[in-house]
Amino acid sequence: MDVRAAVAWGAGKPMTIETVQLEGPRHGEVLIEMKATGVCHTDYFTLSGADPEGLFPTILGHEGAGVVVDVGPGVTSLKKGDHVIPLYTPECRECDYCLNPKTNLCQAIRSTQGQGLMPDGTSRFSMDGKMLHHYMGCSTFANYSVLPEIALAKIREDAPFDKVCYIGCGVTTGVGAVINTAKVEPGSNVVVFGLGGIGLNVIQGARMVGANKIIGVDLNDDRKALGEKFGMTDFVNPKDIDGDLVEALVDLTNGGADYSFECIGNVNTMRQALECCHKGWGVSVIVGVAGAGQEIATRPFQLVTGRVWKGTAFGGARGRTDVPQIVDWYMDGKINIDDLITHTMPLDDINSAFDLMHSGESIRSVVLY
Ligand code: NAD
Ligand code: DAO
Ligand code: ZN
Ligand code: ZN
Repeated sequence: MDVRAAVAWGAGKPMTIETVQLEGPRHGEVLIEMKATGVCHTDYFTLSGADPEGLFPTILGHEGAGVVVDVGPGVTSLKKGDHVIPLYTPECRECDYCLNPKTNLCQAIRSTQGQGLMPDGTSRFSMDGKMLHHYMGCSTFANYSVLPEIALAKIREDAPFDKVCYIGCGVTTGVGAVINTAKVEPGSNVVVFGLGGIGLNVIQGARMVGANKIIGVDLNDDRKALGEKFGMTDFVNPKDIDGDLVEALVDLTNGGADYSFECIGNVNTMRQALECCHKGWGVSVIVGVAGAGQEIATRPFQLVTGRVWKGTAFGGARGRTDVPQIVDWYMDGKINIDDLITHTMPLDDINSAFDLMHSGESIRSVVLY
């Protein structure tokens, strides 16, 4: 079938809106009509060329929501009409990783997904006979897409697509980093570096679990008011600190953070996030994705003296199980998504979402199909 998609042709080039061809679902696959998609920093990261795994030409996007319109042979858990959220971290419930409670990194389709292909090693997308890559197994910047059944979370039908699409990445990553990865306890002091689409969700996760101080660090003063709305108790702009930022954060937390989260993707702030943690028990979680070839550093004594450095992908969430629950939290008013979706646009204007991201004007832009 013909579908409309934003095609990314190469690193640093704007996407163009094209009519492309999409093959129907094969065994274990599902065709979905996309209703909305968020535009995440990671889409830009790949488009910019900084992503070591970036492949072109491709259809980007990994934060969608839509409706099942067809299922391939062997699909048992989904049917036409079901409402779904695509999962860039699938959940097969059978592989060694899914069977191990310590991780959410299902490996069932990892190798083909990393090559921009469906599990059988081919692509469903093409344009004028030339193959286009899938992206993160999702390719939500198209009004229809084909995904493996294990990479779709079935959600309730009264949830608005234009809001819950954000649960496909940003909300789950931020809230999940707090709940699943760090397991922040009530009364903890928390420091969050970067108050964008991910960091603000870390803040609301920390508020949900009853953290004490929730300190936000950002170079953009405009993020202070929004951070406070989501539960931030203190705001620090590194530009306003005379001396050392780490020392200032240790002072603010009476000896160091119980938990810190790096939500920028900058290896220098990753170091600061670790080093502002409390001696003996502080845990720092890397959420931000750094550019190709970059490395983190600290003095090993930071770890010898009890600080822990860890990372998280998709907030440690098992998508088919946890995403419907997060949709319920939104529908029950336990989490706020509406105030984070600052801009909406048609697919034709999708490149402007990256401009809004870079100017610091938007938190999340959502494309409505
Ligand atoms: P964003 O651009 O919306 O937010 C980044 C924020 O960091 C902005 O508010 C910016 O002002 C601030 N900032 C930039 N440099 C800073 C500095 N030196 N000091 C303090 N603040 C600074 O990005 P986002 O969508 O929130 O994504 C954040 C990171 O998370 C990205 O690297 C993204 O790729 C990554 N990410 C990771 C996962 C995962 O599963 N681990 C999932 C989604 C996104
Ligand atoms: O190697 O098993 C694996 C999975 C790697 C992909 C995890 C992606 C998480 C971070 C990327 C940012 C998501 C938008
Ligand atoms: Zn699995
Ligand atoms: Zn994302």
